[in-house]
Amino acid sequence: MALFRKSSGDKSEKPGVLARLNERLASTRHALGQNVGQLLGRKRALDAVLLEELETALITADLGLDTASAVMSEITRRISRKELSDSDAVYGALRGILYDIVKPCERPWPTGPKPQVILAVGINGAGKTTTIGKMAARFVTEGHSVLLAAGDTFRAAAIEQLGEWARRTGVGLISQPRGADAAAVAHDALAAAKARGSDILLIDSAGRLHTQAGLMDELGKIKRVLGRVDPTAPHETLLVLDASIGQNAIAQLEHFHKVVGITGLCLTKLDGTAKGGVVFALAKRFALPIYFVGVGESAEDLRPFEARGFVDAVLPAEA
Ligand SMILES: Nc1nc2c(ncn2[C@@H]2O[C@H](COP(=O)(O)OP(=O)(O)OP(=O)(O)O)[C@@H](O)[C@H]2O)c(=O)[nH]1
Ligand SMILES: [Mg+2]
Repeated sequence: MALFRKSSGDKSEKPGVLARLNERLASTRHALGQNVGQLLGRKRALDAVLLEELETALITADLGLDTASAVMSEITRRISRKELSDSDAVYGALRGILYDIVKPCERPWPTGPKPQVILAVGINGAGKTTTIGKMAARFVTEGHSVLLAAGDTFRAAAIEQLGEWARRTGVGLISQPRGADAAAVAHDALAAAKARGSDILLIDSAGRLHTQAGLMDELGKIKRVLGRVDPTAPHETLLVLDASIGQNAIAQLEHFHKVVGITGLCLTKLDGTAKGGVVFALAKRFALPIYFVGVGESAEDLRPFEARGFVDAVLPAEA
């Protein structure tokens, strides 16, 4: 019985790109695929000890308690129905179950009205500014006209950092001096995007923690001010999450969602972490679109999230 869709070589991405993704996700593959593969790859009997070890391996790989136990319930159910007879079959089933969890998060970037207004939010250092820069590069390559807004008015360096991406990608930047009202920058930027006929406006914001009530309120203000210029804006409010924080990502998403209503995720730093299993935890809990993943610091290191490619990279078909 085919318990999972077999990994295929017919994906839209070129083999070189997939090989690079595999290489970048090596740490998570080590934490998840290698450990699970070692457990299941030896034709072991399907007893309680093995299942307990498997659950522990999933939790250790940052899937989180809830997701790991949901996955194990499904495996146990299939074993009791005699659908899985050996540990190899469990490995295959696991790949299928994990694919089913992340598949709903694979969504094409939505085409929005013009200008499509995108606000990026998240905690300090999550990768907001870099992700905006990479997205700008991507959208420009696709032929869109892009405008950037330096909504992080907290640090002078943040405005310069975004300015550097604007220069590199050849797009316009709307900014005000450090200390200006971030909502005013967003307002001016949207007015400019409309006047210039830009396709896409990407708005950066200062990093903040959910405990910083004033800064969290500021995000609400940015949204309200944008809404005054265009009642449908912002069209996307993206939470940029550093995957290396593991399970903390769940709480961060909950906090930000409560204040600004998150419409999609960008997961960064998947290259430098063994905690990529958190992608499954986020998918299971929220099933929000994961529009992009970051696997490095340069412009080409931003990829649309692709469920099959991700599962193949962290839990290879061959155990
Ligand atoms: N390895 C790796 N580094 C990344 C990735 N995305 C961002 N970074 C790095 O993470 C650091 C922080 O990125 P920023 O884009 O400045 O993060 P930020 O959320 O804008 O930070 P604040 O503005 O301080 O809140 C930088 O050194 C980036 O180059 C990624 O996908 N992989
Ligand atoms: Mg920043």
